[in-house]
Amino acid sequence: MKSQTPLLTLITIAAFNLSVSAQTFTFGNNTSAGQAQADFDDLESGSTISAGLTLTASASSGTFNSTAIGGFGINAMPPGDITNQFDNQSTDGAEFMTFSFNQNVDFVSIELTEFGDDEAFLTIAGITTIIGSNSFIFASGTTLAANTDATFGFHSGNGFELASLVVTVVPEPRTYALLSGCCALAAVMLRRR
Ligand SMILES: [Ca+2]
Ligand SMILES: [Ca+2]
Ligand SMILES: [Ca+2]
Repeated sequence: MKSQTPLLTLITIAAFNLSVSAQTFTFGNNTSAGQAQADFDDLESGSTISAGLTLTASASSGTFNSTAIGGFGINAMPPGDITNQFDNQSTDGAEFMTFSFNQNVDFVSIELTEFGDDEAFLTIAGITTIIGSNSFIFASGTTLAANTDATFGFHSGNGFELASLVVTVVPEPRTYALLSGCCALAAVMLRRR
C-alpha cells in the first residue's frame, strides 16, 4: 500500500494539469466594468491575468477605454469617435486590437454589447471568423498558439463594445506524456503485486 502514495500523487498532478477549464476575461457589459477597467483603461497596450492565463493586448490607435459603468472599446482620440466602442470613423479607420495569450487556447465564446446591425471579426493565422451576433459561439478548433498574435475588431455596422471573452487552455503535449508515463508506471507496479 505504501508504494502507491507517490504514484497516486503523480496521477493526481497529471490529471490536474489535464483538466480543461474555461477562463473568462471580463471587459465590461454596459452596466458594470470588468477587469479591463483596471488593467487596460487609458493604455495603448496592457495585460491581464485570469487563473494563471495571461492576455496581452494593444489598441490599433489611441488607447483602450473602459468606462465606470462598463463598455470597453478604443478611444481613438480624434473628435467624433465613440470612445468606448470598437467603431469605424474617417480619421483612424476600423478599430481593432492585437492580442495574444501565454498558453495555447481554444476560443469558446464572446459577448458584445451595443451590438445591433454590426459585425466583428477575429483573425487567427490569416483565417478570419466573422462575428455576427452579440453572443457568439466559436467553431470548435478555433485555436490560437501561445504567444502568437490574433486580431479582433470592427468589421461593419456602427460600433460595439467588448463585454467578455471565454477561452479554454489547450493542454501541453508534455502533460499527455506525463499522464501516459504514470499509466505505464501503474501497470508495471500492479503487475509486480
Ligand atoms: Ca476610461
Ligand atoms: Ca472608438
Ligand atoms: Ca452598434
